This record gives sequence, C-alpha cells and structure tokens, in this order.
Amino acid sequence: MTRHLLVTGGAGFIGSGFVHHVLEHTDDTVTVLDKLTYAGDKTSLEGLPDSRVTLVEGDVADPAVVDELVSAADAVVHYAAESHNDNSLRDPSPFLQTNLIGTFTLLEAARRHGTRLHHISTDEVYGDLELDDPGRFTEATPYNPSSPYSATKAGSDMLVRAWVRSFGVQATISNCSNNYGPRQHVEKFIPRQITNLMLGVRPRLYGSGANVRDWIHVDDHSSAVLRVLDAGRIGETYLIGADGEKSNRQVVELILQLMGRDPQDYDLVADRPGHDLRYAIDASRLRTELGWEPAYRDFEAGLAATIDWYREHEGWWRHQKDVTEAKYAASGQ
Ligand code: NAD
Ligand code: TDX
Repeated sequence: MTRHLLVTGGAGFIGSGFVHHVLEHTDDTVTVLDKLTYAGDKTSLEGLPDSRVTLVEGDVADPAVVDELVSAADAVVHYAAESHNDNSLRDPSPFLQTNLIGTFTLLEAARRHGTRLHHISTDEVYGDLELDDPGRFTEATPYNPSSPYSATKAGSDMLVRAWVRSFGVQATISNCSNNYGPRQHVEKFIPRQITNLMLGVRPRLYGSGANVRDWIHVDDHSSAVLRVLDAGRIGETYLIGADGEKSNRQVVELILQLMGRDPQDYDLVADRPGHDLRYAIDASRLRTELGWEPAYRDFEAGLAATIDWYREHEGWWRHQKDVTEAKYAASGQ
C-alpha cells in the first residue's frame, strides 16, 4: 500500500537522507515541511521527482500550516529540530521554540486527525557514559541530558510519551546515535574537518579528543526509521545504533590519513562546556524485535565515500563555511 508521508525537517541532513531513502525503497509520496533555516537546503532534494516530493516552506510550530499538512498525510515523520549542541550553548532560545513547541504543535494535529506519528530523537537524552564503562544505553536508561539541545530533545520525547498515554496518539520514538554521510552541515564534526582540510586549514579537536561517539551511516538510520514506521509498536521507543564507537581523535586521524595527510596534523582547541564523554547504543530491541540490520559495516569505507561527496559538492557547502567558522572563532574553537 502506498502512503503519503509528511516529513518535517526534510531539507536537513538526516531528513533529506530519509526522503531519498523512501523514494528509492518504497512507492510512497512525500510532503516535506521545512522552515529552511541556516541548516535547511532545498538543493538536498534536487533530482527527486516532483510527482512524488513536494516541499512546503513553513514552521513546524505554526498550527495552521501543520494542521492542514497533517490532515492530508497518512503518517508523519518528525525530523525538524535545531540540532547543533554548540549553537544551543550560544543561544538556546530557538531550540525551545522548535524542539518543544514544534513537537507540541505536531502532536496536537496528530491528536485531532488520528494520524500516525514517528518522532526522531537522539541518544543524547541519556546523558553520557564514562570512557571505561562496559555498559551501553538501552531503552530503560534514565534520561539525563547535559546541553540545552539535548534537554529540549528529552522534553520533546516526554511530550510524545504523554500524548500517547493521555490522548491515545499513535506515536513511536527512535533515539539514534551520531550520523555521518552526505549533506551534513559543515558545523558538525566530520564535515567540518573534511572541509577544513580541503581549504588548507588544520582539523580542530575539542579538549583532549578522547570523547567517544557511536557512528552510524545516515542511510542506516533511514532504513531503521522506515522499519519502526512500518512495524514498530505504538508507544514504544527504539534505540538505533550500529556498533560504531570511535574516539574523536581516531576519527580525525582516519580523515587525515584518507585525505593523504600526516595523521597527527591537527590542533587541540577549547573544550565544549559540559562536553559529553561517551555515547554508546545497544540496539538489541530494534534488531531482535524488528529484524533490522545496518548495511554500512565498514566505517573507513563509509568515511572515504563521505569525503568524496564533499570533494564533489563544494558548491553545496562552500557558502556555509565562512559564517560557520566565524561563530567557532568567537568561542576559540
Ligand atoms: P539539521 O540541522 O541538518 O536539519 C534540521 C532541519 O530542520 C533543517 O532542514 C531545518 O531547516 C529544519 N528546521 C529547523 N527548525 C524548523 C522549524 N521550526 N520548522 C520546520 N523546519 C525546521 O539536523 P539533522 O542532523 O538532520 O537532525 C535531524 C533530526 O535528527 C533532529 O531531530 C535531531 O535531533 C535528530 N538526530 C540527529 C542526529 C545527528 O547525528 N545529526 C542523531 C540523532 C538524532
Ligand atoms: O570541531 C569540532 N571538534 C570536535 O572535537 C566539532 C564541531 C566537534 N567536536 C567533537 C564534539 C563531539 O564530541 O566531536 C564530537 C561530535 O560533535 P558534533 O558533530 O557537534 O555532534 P554531537 O555533539 O555528538 O551531536 C550529534 O549527535 C547527536 C548531532 O549534532 C546531534 O544532533 C545528535 O543528536
């Protein structure tokens, strides 16, 4: 059965990846609702057929726009968010507006129209783990967010759970680990270092570089979300991860090596305030209950392909770079 999906934030990194994935793997049609903030880019949807994808420029916190689009959709996948921790430390206010009020606005529309909703969230809601802790996050880990960004994502998850329980909204939640791949904004760690190197600037590691992130290719995130949308139990949360733990130092050294440079050729800069030490996902529920498996198992190959994408798409990222670096320079990073 073909569906009509409403994808919020579908002009951003992961949302646009999901739209590409849906077009390739289903017969569904898609409406993207995106405010086209600094992080959204229409060209991330270029090349997709107009007959199957429509972009509506609008705010997920605008009840009139959201009501109309939700009423016309069979299901909603909610990616729209302010997504960058460093920005949330400079100015938290848009994070509260989009991540909390935006999610509330969608939930109210889903409640009115009885529409299925899948909410996209992050492993950062669980706070962090010690570097030597043998444990990983599971669906039972208590929430303990550290940054304004992760606190608003945690709050949005709580709103979804409350709307499921109190109003019977047909929602699921997924909390994914760090994504990498094409079309990620150059403010984020991996694209920042790749594009720095392309411009002759040394990579910049926060603190000691010992912090660990659990990397997953964006296309694997998309396949997992589609699986939860199709087969997830209403009211449940699913953790998404692909066993990709690496220290930031390891990632930078690999980028340098893949780009033909000395792996030690990077700088240590001011640490992020409140910097989470380590994230690690146990995705057993998703794997055993829904039979999901990641397709990208070789991080080095995925990273090499991502480097190639930035080399081939300088026109996509070049205009974002100077304004992004000016913000970092102001905080010594
Ligand atoms: P992104 O910043 O690249 O994209 C966000 C998109 O949302 C942009 O297109 C932006 O224009 C749009 N947007 C922002 N405010 C809006 C508003 N008020 N109304 C409508 N659209 C708005 O972010 P991303 O990295 O693609 O993350 C997408 C989602 O995935 C977020 O919910 C994020 O919390 C979650 N997530 C991200 C990661 C990661 O590694 N990047 C990991 C887990 C979960
Ligand atoms: O220049 C840098 N140097 C550096 O060492 C930057 C930009 C980051 N870092 C470090 C900070 C983190 O330990 O690299 C790691 C990754 O940083 P980000 O790309 O900013 O990601 P993170 O803060 O881990 O959050 C990401 O994953 C979870 C996404 O941005 C979130 O949206 C998602 O919820």
